[in-house]
Amino acid sequence: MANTVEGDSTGAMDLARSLVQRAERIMALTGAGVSAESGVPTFRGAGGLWKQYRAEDLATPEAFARDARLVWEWYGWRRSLVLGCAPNAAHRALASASAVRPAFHVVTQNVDGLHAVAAGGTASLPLELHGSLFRIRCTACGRRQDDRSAIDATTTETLPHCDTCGALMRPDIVWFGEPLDPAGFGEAVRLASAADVCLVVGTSAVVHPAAGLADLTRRAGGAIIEVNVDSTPITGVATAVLRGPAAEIVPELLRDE
Ligand code: BJW
Ligand code: ZN
Repeated sequence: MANTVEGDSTGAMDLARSLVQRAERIMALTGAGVSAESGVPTFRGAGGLWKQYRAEDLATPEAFARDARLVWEWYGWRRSLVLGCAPNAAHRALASASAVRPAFHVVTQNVDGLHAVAAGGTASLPLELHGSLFRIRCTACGRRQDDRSAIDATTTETLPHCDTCGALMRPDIVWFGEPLDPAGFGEAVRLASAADVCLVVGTSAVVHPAAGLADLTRRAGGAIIEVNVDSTPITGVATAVLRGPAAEIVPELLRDE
């Protein structure tokens, strides 16, 4: 695109910084790449497979119906992995920007909770579109509860069961073919449509409907800034493209003069 400044050149960073400084409303949309430098594997990059499985093989209601034990074993592994990870400089920079700027919102596809850890006790918590690794939901009565315990996936009987009705619990995560929470996604649509800048960090932008949010900003006249180590379907429509690891680029982008 003629108006896209790409690369790690000073030009792209200068343009992106001036867009951020001039903007009143900013929505940051993040994906797995923002947590890569914390040690959380991305879905579609190196290390994205667990055993021989892809997320698409396990993160579906059909996979859970077929083999709940296997799906829970995957989530148990991810839970313990993430419990050993800490937010990185990108999470921290986004958390401070949203604490300081009233109209700076973080919307994440990630289920690892690292944005919330970085936000600490501040009121500006991220909007988690795809749920949480640390929340479970009853497959029968729908009761939700926070849960950070280790998963015993030895047999179906040892998996988490509902304290109220005894039925099997599942991760409170949005799987393929399932709708996102309408209130949460509606809020993300409002934020994207009203944003002067949509800052897209570390997502392959292939999973919908989240992948379509940045385009709402663009169609309403706002700018897209992409931060990614690689190109994505968003690259061609971004106003500025910053190539590099999120933990280096995001703090530089959001740093005060
Ligand atoms: C770095 C970096 C560094 C690396 N620094 N960058 C065709 C068209 C449109 C839609 C569909 C379609 N076919 C099917 C669909 C629907 C489907 C979908 O989009 N599928 C696509 C795969 C094609 N979507 C759904 O099913 C959604 N629901 C839905 O549509 O409901 C409709 C409905 C309505 C009413 C009733 C019923 C239904 C739900 C999607 C839920 C997605 N959930 C997952 C799995 C959760 C499991 C879990 O986490 O446990 O969420 S999928 C997985 O992908 C996860 C992620 O949040 C999501 C996005 O991935 P992300 O974050 O982009 O990660 P990666 O790995 O893909 O990319 C990492 C990026 O970081 C890369 O670009 C790297 O370059 C970069 N990077 N290191 C900066 N250091
Ligand atoms: Zn129940």
